Amino acid sequence: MIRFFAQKGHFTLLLNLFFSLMVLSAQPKGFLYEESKVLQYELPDPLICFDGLKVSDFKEWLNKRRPEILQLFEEEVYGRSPKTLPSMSFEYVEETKGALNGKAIRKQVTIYLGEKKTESALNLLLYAPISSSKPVPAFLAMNFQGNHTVHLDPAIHISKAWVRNRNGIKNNRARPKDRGAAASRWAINEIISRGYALATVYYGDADPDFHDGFKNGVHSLFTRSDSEKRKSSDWGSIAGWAWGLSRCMDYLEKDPLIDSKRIAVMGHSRLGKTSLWAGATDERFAMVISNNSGCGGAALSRRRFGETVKRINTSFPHWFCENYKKYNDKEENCPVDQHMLIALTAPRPVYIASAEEDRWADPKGEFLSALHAEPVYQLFGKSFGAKKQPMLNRPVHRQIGYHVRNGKHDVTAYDWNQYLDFADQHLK
Ligand code: GTR
Repeated sequence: MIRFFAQKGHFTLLLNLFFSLMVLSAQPKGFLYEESKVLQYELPDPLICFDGLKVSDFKEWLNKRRPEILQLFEEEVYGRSPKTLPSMSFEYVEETKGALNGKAIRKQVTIYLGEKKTESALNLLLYAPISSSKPVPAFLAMNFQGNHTVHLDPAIHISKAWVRNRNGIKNNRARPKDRGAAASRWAINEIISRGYALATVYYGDADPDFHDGFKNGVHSLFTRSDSEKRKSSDWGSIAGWAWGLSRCMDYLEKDPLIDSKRIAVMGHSRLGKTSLWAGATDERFAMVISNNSGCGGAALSRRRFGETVKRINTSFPHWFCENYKKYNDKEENCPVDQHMLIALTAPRPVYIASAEEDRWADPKGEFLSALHAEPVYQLFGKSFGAKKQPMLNRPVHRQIGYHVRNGKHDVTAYDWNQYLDFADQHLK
């Protein structure tokens, strides 16, 4: 036995087996992780309208079919966000020229939502390259633990909002000692040196990520009287976060440093689901990036690979609208699947990124969603450029971008390099 594995090639086999076991043991048990066990499924056709007719050109897509699909996602998946805006005001809290060792302008801006300043506020942190004489393209992305965690910069204000008790936090309050804790996920120096701005906001500013019956966060700005029941198609937290990103866009449209026609909305994991929904609901975003967004994001639900609709609705009952629970163990009854969400970005560039070990998020299902969104892009003469899932670390960058990199569920320098190359191609 030992001699068998000691032979050339067999050792690599053993090593691969060992790593596969490690990866499998890191995923929740009792879920599907074997491609051969995925049952046959049929995807709804994004190009067949409610009346049974097939979309024949991009005008029909934009005027007829796109609104139908958007409505289905609003009613059945994420929930409908309010169509009216609360009163809003912007306050410049701080602005410094020469941040990041002289390379950037840093701004911290509070976006107040509602009549009173105490109601709801989004605290936006912005870095823009100091060297640019004209407005620059930007990435807008929410962060998980507070703005102060994206960089060690001591001038970043510490969030006062509710944060999850993790990594030693006990009272749901952000701590100065966590400055830069998530810095590896934010290629800020690279972003700035390549001529882009980065705007980020803590997602809990828009809606704290726990189920409180939609009483706090941006939902509270629109709460009806207690006697009026919430509708099963009312917005959940993902829609709340996406709505928050649109309010950040409202601000960025007014910031002279930023070219608001060239903003990419980016997000990781639950915030990748959020960036896809933000891009679908707000066409001002010129590019959409989903990093390891998985179930309820880029991955096809009908594959039931890794995380399922039932599991996500059970672990996170507040993320989607109530109607989405109808599809627990009944994915095939849902009138949409996630390739149609990606199609809602068309013809704007969209990037879907997977990680090999992130089987919970179903990398293959994320790729297939992009592939099945392609017919909609083709109406605009745009393409994907991949027919089967590309090899590891071999990105495809056309109007739809895709890569699967080695490694786990995370945002890495490699991911950012792809987004920057993709942005150079489409936003410059
Ligand atoms: C997981 C969840 C995923 C993903 C992830 C995250 O627990 O099952 O859908 O959203 O959280 O956002 O970190």
